[in-house]
Amino acid sequence: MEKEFVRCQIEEGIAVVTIDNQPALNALNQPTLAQLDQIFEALAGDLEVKSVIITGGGEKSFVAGADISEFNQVKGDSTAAFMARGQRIFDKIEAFDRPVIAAINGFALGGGNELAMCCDIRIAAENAIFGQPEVSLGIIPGYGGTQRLPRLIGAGKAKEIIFADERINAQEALRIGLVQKVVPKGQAVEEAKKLLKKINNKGPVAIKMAKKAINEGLAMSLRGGLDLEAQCQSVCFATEDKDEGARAFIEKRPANFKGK
Ligand code: CO8
Repeated sequence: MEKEFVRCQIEEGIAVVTIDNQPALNALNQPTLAQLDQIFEALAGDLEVKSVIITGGGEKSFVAGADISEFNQVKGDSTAAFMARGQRIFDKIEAFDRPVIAAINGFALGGGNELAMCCDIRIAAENAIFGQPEVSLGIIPGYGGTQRLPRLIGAGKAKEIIFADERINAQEALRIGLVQKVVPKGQAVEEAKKLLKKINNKGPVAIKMAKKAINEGLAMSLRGGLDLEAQCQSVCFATEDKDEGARAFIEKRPANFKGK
């Protein structure tokens, strides 16, 4: 799938979605957001796709935020609609029923960091720079940054980054748990593929249920989350894959999961 600002290539069950608006460091303008939405809509219906990588075009930037040149069009009542649209697309990516990895190949600022935080796992190239610069523009993060960042790294560190427009490098992002791995420049997509090949061999229903239990459970009380875990486990125990997984273990061979 090729669109003006977003490309998608599917190989061996892994879809690589590339946001490619390099003259503006892959900033998210409204057409880019719409194209990202359409691509995720199409991927949701493509059951050959087992997992997704989101990355940025070029070597310099993942996504340098929302497109600041559009901000003057956003006034009064249109602010809520503008934000709701972006939040809905990011929610859709977060809830995508298969694993999504952000391969962060450079700047992940504002909406870029917010997009990365919607993904299940973040792998950063060593030249990546993270931040939420919105207060320097007189606004606050609007695509989930005030909510997802403190949930990932704690409120104090999130406030330091947001209030002071503190930019952090890949090693610091790793230290505070914002990313899970740092790799040499240019290697983030390959590293993400390596991890996904491992994940794609596991039981697909189990992966889907684990993602649901973790994501939805984080917004619940511990008791509510444990109840959800039990429901998700019941779904797994009703699959043929669960029988195959146990049989393969006993027969000392790799499991051949069917996703049902
Ligand atoms: N929007 C639009 N254009 C951008 C953006 C952006 N976010 N970032 C970079 N560009 C453009 C620059 O304007 C420049 O264009 P041109 O060549 O035409 O002058 C080109 O990309 C290259 O940028 P620089 O020359 O600035 O490159 P540098 O290497 O010197 O600097 C930086 C790179 C540090 C990334 C710098 O470009 C920068 O600070 N960019 C802005 C980062 C930022 O503030 N991002 C947050 C935006 S706000 C946001 O994401 C809020 C989301 C919620 C919105 C909800 C609204 C209701």
